[in-house]
Amino acid sequence: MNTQVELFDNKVENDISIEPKDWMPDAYRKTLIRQIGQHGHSEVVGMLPEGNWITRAPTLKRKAVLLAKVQDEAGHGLYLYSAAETLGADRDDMMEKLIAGRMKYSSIFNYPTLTWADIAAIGWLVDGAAIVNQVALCRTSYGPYARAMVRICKEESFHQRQGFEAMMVLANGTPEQKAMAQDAVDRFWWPALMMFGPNDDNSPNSAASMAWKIKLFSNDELRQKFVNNTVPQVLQLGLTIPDKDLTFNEETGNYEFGEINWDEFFAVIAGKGPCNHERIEARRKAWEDGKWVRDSAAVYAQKQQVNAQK
Ligand code: FAQ
Repeated sequence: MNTQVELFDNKVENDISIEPKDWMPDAYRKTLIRQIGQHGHSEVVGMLPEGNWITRAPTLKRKAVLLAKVQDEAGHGLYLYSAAETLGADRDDMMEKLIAGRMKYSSIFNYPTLTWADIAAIGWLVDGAAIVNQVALCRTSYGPYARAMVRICKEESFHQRQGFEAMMVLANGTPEQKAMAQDAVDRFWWPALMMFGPNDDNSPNSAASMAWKIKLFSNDELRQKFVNNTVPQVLQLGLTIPDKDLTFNEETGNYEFGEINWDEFFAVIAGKGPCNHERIEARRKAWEDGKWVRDSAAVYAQKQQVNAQK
């Protein structure tokens, strides 16, 4: 008879998804809760830099699109928290860990959105980077995570295109608008590359996550794919990339890029980025201010249950 471990290993090997009621190793469950929880937190914290511009969007159309995009990100957070709950994680506990600095969220959301062009850059570059990572996750080994990703990717593709379109308008606009577009690319390019995590030889979670097929591609592979996708787009916009070492390698077909500032990356994920404090304070306030809503919803649900049993 097969042991639970053999059954699990067989499923992973044959690309049969692992479902909530299946047996799974504790470490697999733990790493998924860590990654899905952080991913959910990223979506929710990611609403803050964009939310900063909802009242200042340049036209009604841009405002309506931005509002819809920010709402989409909230929805993504909710799918992801639900996926983490199927593993036994508790949503309140994840939220409290985020606020206490014991759970991470994506480094990219610790940078400020100083101009309207930053909103275009987030849609185009940040959603663009998120998609490269998330398309791969549509085939991740844990079923609820993979299924959440399918829908999220569809929405992120729209986000990416609207960001590119907003950037195209600026890049083809007045000299001031073009300069604003370039400034946003200059500030967001490197942080977007950092979204893929540390280099493969410095990524402690990768070996296990790849063996379990939680991750199907390494951090460096996905980062390269993003660079290859995006450099031609930057050039098409008539903008430049803030990397003097960027070259195209004819043999490999890859754009080779310069060294990422890893000191900056590790400082940001350790809580020392430009907006870490502000982001966590915003989440703390929302969590505390929303307590009465959560309490009321819980009492209402209890009453409904009692009524249903009458
Ligand atoms: N930021 O060993 P690895 C979005 C941490 S969604 C912060 O390589 P792993 C949508 C990592 O957690 C963006 N921390 O880790 C949107 C680990 O720390 P730990 C979010 C990072 O997990 C758009 C340590 O470093 N997407 O943008 C980062 O195997 C616009 C060592 O790293 C996801 O979360 C980072 N960039 O690989 C919303 C995708 N990188 O936990 C609004 C799912 C690494 O041991 C507006 N996640 N760390 O203390 C993943 O694919 C993986 O978790 C990686 C990291 C690739 C991010």
